[in-house]
Amino acid sequence: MRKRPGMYIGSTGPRGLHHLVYEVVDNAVDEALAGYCDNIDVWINPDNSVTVQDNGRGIPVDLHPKENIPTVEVVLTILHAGGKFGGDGYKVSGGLHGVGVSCVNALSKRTEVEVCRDGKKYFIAFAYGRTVEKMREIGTSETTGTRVTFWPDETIFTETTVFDYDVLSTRFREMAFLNKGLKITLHDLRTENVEGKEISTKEETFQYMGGIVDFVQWLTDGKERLNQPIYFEAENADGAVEICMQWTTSYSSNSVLAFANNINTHEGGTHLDGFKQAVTRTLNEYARDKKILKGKEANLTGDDCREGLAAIISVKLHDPQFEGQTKTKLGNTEIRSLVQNAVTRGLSEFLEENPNSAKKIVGKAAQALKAREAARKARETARKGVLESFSMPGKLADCSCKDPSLSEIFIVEGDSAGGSAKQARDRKYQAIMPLRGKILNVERAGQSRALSSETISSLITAIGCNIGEKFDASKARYHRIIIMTDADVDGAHIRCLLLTFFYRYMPELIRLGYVYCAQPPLFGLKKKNSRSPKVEKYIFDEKALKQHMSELADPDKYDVQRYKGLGEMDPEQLWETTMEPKNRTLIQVSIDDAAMAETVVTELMGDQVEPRKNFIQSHAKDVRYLDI
Ligand code: 28G
Repeated sequence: MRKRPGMYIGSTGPRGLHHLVYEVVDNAVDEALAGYCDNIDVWINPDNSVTVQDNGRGIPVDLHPKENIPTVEVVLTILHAGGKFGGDGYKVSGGLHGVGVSCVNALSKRTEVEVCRDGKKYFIAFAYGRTVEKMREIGTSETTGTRVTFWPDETIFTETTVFDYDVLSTRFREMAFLNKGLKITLHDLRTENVEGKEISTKEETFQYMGGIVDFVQWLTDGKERLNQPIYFEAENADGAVEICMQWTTSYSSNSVLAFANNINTHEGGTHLDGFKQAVTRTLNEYARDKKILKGKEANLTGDDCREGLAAIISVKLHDPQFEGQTKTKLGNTEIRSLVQNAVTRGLSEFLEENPNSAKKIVGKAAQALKAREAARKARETARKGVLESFSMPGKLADCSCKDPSLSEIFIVEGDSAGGSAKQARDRKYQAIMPLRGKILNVERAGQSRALSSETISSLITAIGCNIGEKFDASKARYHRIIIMTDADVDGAHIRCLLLTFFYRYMPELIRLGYVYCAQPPLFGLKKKNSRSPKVEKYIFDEKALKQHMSELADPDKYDVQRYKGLGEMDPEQLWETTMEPKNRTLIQVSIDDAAMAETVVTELMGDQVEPRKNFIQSHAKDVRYLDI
């Protein structure tokens, strides 16, 4: 495991690092699923170790019959000792990478385990996966449970060993939603020094008595809802399924989340396919039956039916098969019909019993269909359909390379910066797409209006992978899509709108890691009175400027130029600082960044006033961080 860690935890980057925590917490959740635990605490310690504690039965400490050492030592030191297919109920662990705590142990410089069982407290410790302190009794205990602390090995996790609070809290919130009643508390014991003041520790508790119904309500928070959450479940020998769905007036359709054994199946799979087919079929049948769709009128498409839909599909399987590029696509074929039948029955029952909601839901889909047809007609009457067109938009300065994995596109705000970028670029592999002014806020526009925006349709054409049901990531013409905006408030706004666009229409590209933000410098330092115009140093933010000036022997000998926009840099400077691969810093956009941008856009620019008010009130205190 230490030789090929990537094989076991996917990567040794931040994702792999956080995976260690999930691996340990998954074991505690399994103890909860087995019915013996309802409370889990997680601490991020000041020294970047993590402690997880549950109130389950405690890992057995008796001598393991085969190995002749305590069972707890077996669980921590032998691969797959967890019993992946226990046959007893569904398990979270053994899911995504499914290697168990022995892998966490192998990749940590130290691991300590405390077990409370049978009135006693036991302790055992490991280093780099090997037992360094044999199990011993260290006291008595009135409760039962397991407590694990591990210190990630920085020679394995060379990129970083610093845990991200938001990444962990997102996962634990999801876990708590998916396991009704389970209480998970995340404590961050690290302190942060902000301008001389110690910012105290963070703590959040996640517990949802409504389970996935609460999850859906959380997803639709701040949006105008069309119906009460629809909830149903089903179970057979193949597995169990739980579904909740709610439509809103929003135009987004990426709030449909599918899970298998508590693992977010980002790439979808059989359970999601079954769900989509059943929703489309049921809404069409209802619309025909009630004469909302008549005679030879076209059927509602899947995209029409899912516009504004928020849904959770949670399946539990004894032996989940994970496939796909990131092993987050469910492959079990038997689960498709279980989901399909459950949705068909649950949804049609709801529509029959709630004619008012049904009217709104089907009306919304019919409206999406109309808008889509109108947009199509408009495109057909125009000389060339934009999206179907083979020719690239006129504004695009394309690169000559045709291999997407080597090609990049810079999306640049404004014609003047676009001009500099065009001169600066390496045309072999760098394409430039200038945008004029602000892009449309797709949050407030329907798909047809979004597509009739020239900026947006040009972007879709240039990127090449289409959207909605025709979306195909393998058709992306560039594997680096780089948002390059000014380092000011307007630039941040445009970046927010672009991220919202990608999140809404091409979330898969973000997940594949194709979307980036460029980092243009904010300051340039030049020697005073020097005849050469050469910038000696580029600096990217105010804090770094302060730091740098304080370290200079003679700061008065320098002039600081503040760049107000990309347009102020000459092409050579733009190339050197922001576009040239060997110097530049690109920030890879994660789906969480994009979701955050979407939330901000929803709350600040959607059509409901209340969330906007709440957002401003709750952020007023740290308003200097509010960069929109
Ligand atoms: C706090 C950090 C993460 C855990 C348990 C409880 C049992 C257990 C864990 O057993 C070995 C193999 C199959 C039975 C099971 C306790 C049965 C009876 C357990 C955790 C023995 C593993 N009593 N709690 N493992 N099995 N919590 N939390 O890891 O045969 S792991």
